[in-house]
Amino acid sequence: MSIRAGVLAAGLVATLACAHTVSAAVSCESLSTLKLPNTTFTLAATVPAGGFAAQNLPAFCRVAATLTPTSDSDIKMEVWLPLAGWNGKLLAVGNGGWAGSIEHGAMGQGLARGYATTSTDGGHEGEGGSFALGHPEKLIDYAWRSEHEMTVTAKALIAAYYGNGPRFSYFNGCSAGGKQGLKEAQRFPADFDGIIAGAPGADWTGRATQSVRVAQIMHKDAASYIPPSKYQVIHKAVVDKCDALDGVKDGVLDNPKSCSFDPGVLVCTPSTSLRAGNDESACLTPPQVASARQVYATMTNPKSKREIPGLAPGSELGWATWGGPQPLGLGADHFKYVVYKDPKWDYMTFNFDRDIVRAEEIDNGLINALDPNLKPFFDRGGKLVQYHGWNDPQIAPGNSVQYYTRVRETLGGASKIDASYRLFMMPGMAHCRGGEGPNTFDALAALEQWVEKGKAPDQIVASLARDGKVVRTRPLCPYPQQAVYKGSGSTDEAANFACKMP
Ligand SMILES: [Ca+2]
Repeated sequence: MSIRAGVLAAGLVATLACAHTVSAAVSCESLSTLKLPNTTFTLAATVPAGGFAAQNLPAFCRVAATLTPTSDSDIKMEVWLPLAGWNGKLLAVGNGGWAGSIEHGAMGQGLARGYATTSTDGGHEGEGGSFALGHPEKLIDYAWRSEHEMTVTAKALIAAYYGNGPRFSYFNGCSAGGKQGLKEAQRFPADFDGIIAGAPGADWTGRATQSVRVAQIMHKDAASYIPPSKYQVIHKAVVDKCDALDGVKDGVLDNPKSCSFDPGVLVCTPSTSLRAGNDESACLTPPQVASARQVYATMTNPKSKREIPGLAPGSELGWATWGGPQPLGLGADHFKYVVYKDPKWDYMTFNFDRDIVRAEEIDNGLINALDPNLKPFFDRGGKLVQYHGWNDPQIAPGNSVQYYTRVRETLGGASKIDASYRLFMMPGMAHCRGGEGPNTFDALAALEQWVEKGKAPDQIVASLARDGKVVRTRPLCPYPQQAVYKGSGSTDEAANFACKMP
């Protein structure tokens, strides 16, 4: 480091130290008198250290408000402002599913790291999609408006409380929250400097359609249903066939797209049944083979010709989401309350070709977050980190690959987006967390390095723990790169892998 750079760095440290000791410009309680459009404050009170629920949090100023951008709106939101040690930044956290509650847990995690944090309930209380029936404005609040209104309000509260606005603003969400992040990047490119979009349900209608389609196939008759006891049988066959294709036999498929697995290899024959002592628990009947093929099947919208991905090989242990005793509630609710507006709608009447077109036309880009033009966000310097588990059994991982690829093509190739957008496909991870592959990683730290220091995430190290002990680390690589084993050393240590094109 040159002397000049050293002096600059020292200056930066001094500035940051100042930010860390910043104290409130006004009292917490006085924030409730702030005048903001369509905003009613319901709480502004200091919470002492350790004083919130079961979370061991530092002291903070808790502000709650109800936002009413329309007469039918009822958006509940909170902002938590650290009393001491504010890092000068805003962290907004996203919701899951149909939202319906403020995410206090995720807010607490951010607060503990020094952020001012915010979350909304998406404009309605309670799980499920029934809120949308007869309330088109509430559906808009859920689709995108609550997040934007929340962000504007949170920034105003931060500026009022500390006397200056956040230096940087971040968004972190997974599933519906990942979709919220993409929606923000697409619609409100100035809201955030950095966005983490995990396993985004960006093709909301496609996911709903696939889940209902698979449920209908599984429940056609008793013979079509794959009992969950056979998920392990199918999964083992997939892993046996494809685990080693990535060069490391570790029980995880690094690139499921390279795995051409046909469930037909598991069909019960006299010899397989005999081998297992006339036991059919280790094989699939022909109707079960047919059903299994449909879980993997990528469908095509007959009108737009856009592909609607199926689940990837490796996802089998989680098949109860689409293929269990009940259809996925998130999917069925979309057809009940948004598409057909009939709580009695029966998923057995579903017709793929008709209903995928109908669902997309009715949505018309409202909930779906598929607009590939992220140029305004990128031009402002915005950075987007997206991740998705290859074994996700709820939102097919192909959705993330498809969206990333469309953005790349729309903006003119990888060289146009590499400085702004990276997708990390995660081998073996299930929906947002968990699974057999390394699934714990600090995406926020990587994003901050990118936004604040200009250091792009060429890899992010993830870990896998069993019984609370880390048993494996592995780099996550920007798609389409993969973590390739260098050929020596433990395959459970990230340092022995490099991100490369497969
Ligand atoms: Ca492997």
